[in-house]
Amino acid sequence: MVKEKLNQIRIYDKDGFRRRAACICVRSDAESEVLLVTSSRNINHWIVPGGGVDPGEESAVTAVREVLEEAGVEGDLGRSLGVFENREHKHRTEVFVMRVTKELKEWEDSRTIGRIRQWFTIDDALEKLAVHKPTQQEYLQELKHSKSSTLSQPSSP
Ligand code: U71
Ligand code: MG
Repeated sequence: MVKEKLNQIRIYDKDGFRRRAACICVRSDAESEVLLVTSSRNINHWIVPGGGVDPGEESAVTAVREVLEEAGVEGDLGRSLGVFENREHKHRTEVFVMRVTKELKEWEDSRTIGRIRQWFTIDDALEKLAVHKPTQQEYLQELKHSKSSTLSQPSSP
């Protein structure tokens, strides 16, 4: 099944990179499991849910909207992991962490294109993304890095 994108308006940054936003959805505060969804083009490929920023939209709003459309989840939006560049496809994606609180049984992309979601350990997710989305592996590397640096900070008095 192919995703219909005829009416979609793409937004570009000053360098001509298409603007995207995505969420690393985590299952608990431990951030040890993350949610991936199947590709819109190939059900055997796994990706991080995300998509293009709409005109006038804040990237955090895009991220929340896209994970609801693509993965059927809602939750508490946390920190930004930064903006990640895909030079080959010329887009830049701001990636947020979302702690999932609700998993819908059915959602837009499950109904329209049969998209599937699944929880993975970070190491398993890294392995899945290595096949077709190596740039998305960087999101998970930063998740691990930013978590360990948060934990190593001294607690306030
Ligand atoms: C596809 C393109 C595409 C992108 C699309 C990618 O939302 P989506 O799942 O249809 O994501 O397909 P994917 O990741 O599911 O396999 O990649 P592909 O390699 O299959 O052509 O991404 P990329 O190639 O630019 O990285 O972008 P466009 O430019 O073809 O629309 O859609 P995206 O960026 O997520 O946008 P949205 O808003 O439709 O979710
Ligand atoms: Mg998308």
